[in-house]
Amino acid sequence: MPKKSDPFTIDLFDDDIEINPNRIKLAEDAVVLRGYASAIAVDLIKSLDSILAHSPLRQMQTPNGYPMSVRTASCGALGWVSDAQGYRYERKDPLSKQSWPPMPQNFIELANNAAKEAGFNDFTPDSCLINGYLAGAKMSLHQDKNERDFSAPIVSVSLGLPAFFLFGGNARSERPQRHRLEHGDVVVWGGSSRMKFHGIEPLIDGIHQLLGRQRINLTFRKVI
Ligand code: MD6
Ligand code: FE
Repeated sequence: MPKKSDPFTIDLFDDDIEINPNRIKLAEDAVVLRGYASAIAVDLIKSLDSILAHSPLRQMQTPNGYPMSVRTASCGALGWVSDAQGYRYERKDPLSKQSWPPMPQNFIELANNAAKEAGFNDFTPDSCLINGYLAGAKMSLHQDKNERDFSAPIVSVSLGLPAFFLFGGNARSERPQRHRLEHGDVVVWGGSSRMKFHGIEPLIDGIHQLLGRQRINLTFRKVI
């Protein structure tokens, strides 16, 4: 039965309306948490520096043999790899020939808390993909489908320069929404949105006070 609405009070718990401006609902089970990571960004970047000292960002090749415009690395038990053999997750970094650096505690806690904030309890990521964008780098519309466990959400953290994020539908042909993601913004999606097409427009050059002329994106997944 529809709720009777009293015109003199705002129903703060009406979940059809987003009243909190720091929370942008993209679709069912997909939300942008604006500035969610801002307060801990300096710590995240410190952790990131030690990860990248062992497993640096590098340009991977697509299965078709083209270099990706984004540079990637990973931390956690599994790392995302792309080469002539295809897209997949590997336990070892093909560059260092060692295990990927472990996922730092501040990364794990951020991913777990953000997932909870978005309604996904007990998210324990086993992989964090690190994408580095310089001016012009982009990510074409794609689905994240190399993970075995689609029941877990994905948590995506933006650091450094802002970028325009494209959030589409379940078919590539659906016209995507376009949202500007800023330093500290976190996107969480899962459930019915887990297979949505999404991408990043070519990065516009600029200078960020913590990261300089780049954008870094961390995406946390549960692969197995
Ligand atoms: C990026 N992100 O923001 C690219 N995938 O640089 C992604 O491809 C992505 O943000 C799955 C879930 C969230 C994401
Ligand atoms: Fe993705």
